[in-house]
Amino acid sequence: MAAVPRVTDAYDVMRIREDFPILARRVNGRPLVYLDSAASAQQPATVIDAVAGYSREHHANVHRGIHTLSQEATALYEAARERVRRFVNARSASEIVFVRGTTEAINLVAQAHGRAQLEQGDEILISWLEHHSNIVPWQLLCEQTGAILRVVPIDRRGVVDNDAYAGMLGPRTRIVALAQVSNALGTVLPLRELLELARRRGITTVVDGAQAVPHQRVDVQQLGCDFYAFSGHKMYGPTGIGVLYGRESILESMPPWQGGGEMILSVSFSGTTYNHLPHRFEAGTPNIAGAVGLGAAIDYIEAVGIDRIGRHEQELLASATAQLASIPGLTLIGTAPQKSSLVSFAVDGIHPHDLGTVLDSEGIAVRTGHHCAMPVMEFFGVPATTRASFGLYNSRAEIDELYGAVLRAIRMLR
Ligand code: C6P
Repeated sequence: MAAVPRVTDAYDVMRIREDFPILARRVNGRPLVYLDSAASAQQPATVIDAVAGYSREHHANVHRGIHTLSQEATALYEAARERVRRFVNARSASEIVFVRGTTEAINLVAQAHGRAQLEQGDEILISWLEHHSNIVPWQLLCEQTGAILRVVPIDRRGVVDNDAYAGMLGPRTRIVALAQVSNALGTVLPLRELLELARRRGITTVVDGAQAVPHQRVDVQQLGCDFYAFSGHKMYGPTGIGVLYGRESILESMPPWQGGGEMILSVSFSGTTYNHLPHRFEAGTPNIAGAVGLGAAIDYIEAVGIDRIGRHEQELLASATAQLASIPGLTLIGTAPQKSSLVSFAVDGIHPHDLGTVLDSEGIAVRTGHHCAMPVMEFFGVPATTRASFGLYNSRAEIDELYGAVLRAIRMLR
C-alpha cells in the first residue's frame, strides 16, 4: 500500500502540490490552475496508488470468500470503514454505511427512514440554500407520504434565518435536513445550535456534509446529528464512494432500502432475515476499490492536518474575496460572515459560461452554472454564477492568477 505523506510544521503548499500528479499538467498550453475542488477534488498519488495496489494485488469480492484474496479484500474494506469511523468520530463502525455518495446517502435516509415514519401532514424542514440532493429526495418522499416540505429562508448574504428556523419547528416536524456548508454560496451553517433545537423536540436530523468534510473537523457525536452524508470525491478520494453515518439506534429501527446479496442473513420463500448493521444497507457488491481509496484519502487529510487545511483555505478565501470584490461590475454571491473555501460571483453583462470558457483557455478550471442549487440562483435573481473553489493544494499565486484572468476576460468580453 502507498506511503503516508510527510508532515512538516509549516504549511508548505508547493510540497503538498507535488503529491498530486495531475497538478503538473498543462491545460490549453498553460499550467493547470484547478479551482473546482467543490465539484470534485483531485487525488494525491497515495490514493491513486492505494486503488491500483488493491486492484493489482488484493482484488476479490468481500464477505463472501474463504480464500485468501477475499479475506484480504474484506480486511481492506473494513479497515477503510474503521478509518471513516475515526474520521467523523462515530461510536461504532456499524454506524458507517458505504454508499455511492451524498446523493445516495440522503435518498437512503428518505426512503428507508422517512417512508416508514412519515404520514400525511407531517413536515420536513430544509433551508433555501440546499443542493438538489437535499431537496429532491424529500420532495419524492412528500409525494409518497403526503408530508409537507417547508423551507427556511436565507438573507441577501446567504445566511440561514435562525429565528425563522426556530419558529418553523412545529409539532408536525419529523425531519430536519440541512447542509453544513452551502456548495453554491460557501455559507457555513451554525449546525450545533440548529440541530440542538430539533433534537430537543425529538426530530430526526440529517446533515449534508459534502462540502464540510474536506475543510473542517467533523465530529458527529458533538454535532448530535442522527445522519451525516458525504462523498469521497470531494475529499481527495475516488468517485462512486461515499458515506452515510447513521446513529445506531435509528439504523437498527430502519427497514432495508435495497434488497439483494450481502444485506441478508438467510433467504427462503417462507421469509428472509436481514443482516446486521451496517451490511443491511449495503446490498450487492460494494465499491471495494473506492472504499480503499477513501481510506487513503482520509490518511492523507489527517497527515496534512484538517485544522491546518482549514486555516490555509481561509487565507485563500480572504485573498480571493478581497481581490474579486475590488473589480467594478463584479458581485459576490454569498457573503456570509462564516464561509468555507469558495467564491461565487456574477459579472454585469457577461454570462458565466463565457467567462468560464475564457478562464479555461488560460488553464484555469472554475465551475459555471447553477451548481445544482437552482433555488439559490432564483433567490439571487441570476441564472448561474461563476464559482472558484479551493482545496488544500491551492496557492496564493493561483488566486492572483484568477484575479488577473478575470480582469482580462472582462476586458475581452465587454
Ligand atoms: N456538489 C458541486 O459542484 P454527490 O454528487 O452525490 O457526490 O454530491 C452531491 C452533493 C450534495 N450536497 C452538496 C452540498 C454538494 O455540493 C453536492 C455536490 C457538486 O457543487 C456537484 S453538483
